Amino acid sequence: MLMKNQTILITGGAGFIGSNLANYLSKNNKVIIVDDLSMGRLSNLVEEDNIDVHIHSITDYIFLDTIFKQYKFDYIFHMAAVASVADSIKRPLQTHEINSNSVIHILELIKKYQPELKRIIFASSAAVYGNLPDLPKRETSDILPATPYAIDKFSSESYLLNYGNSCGVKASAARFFNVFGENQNPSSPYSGVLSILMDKLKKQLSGRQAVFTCFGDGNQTRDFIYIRDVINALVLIAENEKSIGEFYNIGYGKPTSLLEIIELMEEVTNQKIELKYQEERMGDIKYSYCDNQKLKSLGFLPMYTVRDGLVNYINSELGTNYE
Ligand code: UD2
Repeated sequence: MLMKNQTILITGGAGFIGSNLANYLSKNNKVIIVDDLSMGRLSNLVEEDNIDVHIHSITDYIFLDTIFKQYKFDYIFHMAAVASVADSIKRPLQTHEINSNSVIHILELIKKYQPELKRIIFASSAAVYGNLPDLPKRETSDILPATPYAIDKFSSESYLLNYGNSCGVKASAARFFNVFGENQNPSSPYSGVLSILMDKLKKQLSGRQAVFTCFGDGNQTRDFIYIRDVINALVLIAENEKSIGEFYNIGYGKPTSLLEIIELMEEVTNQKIELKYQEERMGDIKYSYCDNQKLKSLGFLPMYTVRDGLVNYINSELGTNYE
């Protein structure tokens, strides 16, 4: 990785993807974080002189104005969002402010104060494709954003690209599939399924009762991708001139079923995970995976498989040495 001696703003930098990015980039760069700690945690961050954390909401526009005036950013990773689809259905106006309006505010601030910004990278989602049946999802596939969350992600991508055309802001978007790994917060029933499974495993290993609720028959598939490969993909996109004005699927391009994941966890840890089955969740997508050729055309080469990533995740969470 080449990124060195840069000043980098990471919104949502104490959250799952943001904190992994901050911990990685702060080794060779100055990292400024804005996070309101609604989902993120300061304990996700390594203690580094190179990280400045500002505990503010991304909708605190007066505060944003101050830091955009104060620093000259080379890169911005806009990762702050309400990541829960369910929450966006319950509180569409509030989540719209955070997931969409904040993006326009940031773009305006870039226009005003940051003419030399090398790139803004936006955290978008596979949710923009909706529940259309064609697979794998390509960047050229039809989209059907079907929840306030997905609509906001798609509209924000469109704003970003539009600003690129009309004002020269250099922007790219990453459409995340199912990212898993260290620092993913398992606290909500809508948290990433792997963080929930990990939580159950930890409870079980400490002698407490833990039952995993499987919604549906467990044969639903997702394109699970390990966080460290996601960080590499994000840096690759940020540094490549070809990716200006483009969006990329971020996944391994491989479907894995929920039952396969559970079997892998059981095989690695030699534990039996207790399951109970419940009705499929409303609006749940049955099968999902992406075509990641566009990302590969930038030179992306995954360093992990789903199994390798899972082993790393388990070992770092449990302090074990499973192979
Ligand atoms: C992901 C995103 C979501 C949205 C969506 C768009 C995450 C956490 N969620 O939802 O924000 O972008 O993609 O497609 O990235 N499950 C269980 N038991 C549990 C929890 C989950 O069986 O305790 C099932 C769930 O019903 C689903 C699968 O596991 O079939 C994956 O769930 P998820 O919430 O991790 O991810 P997904 O793709 O549904």
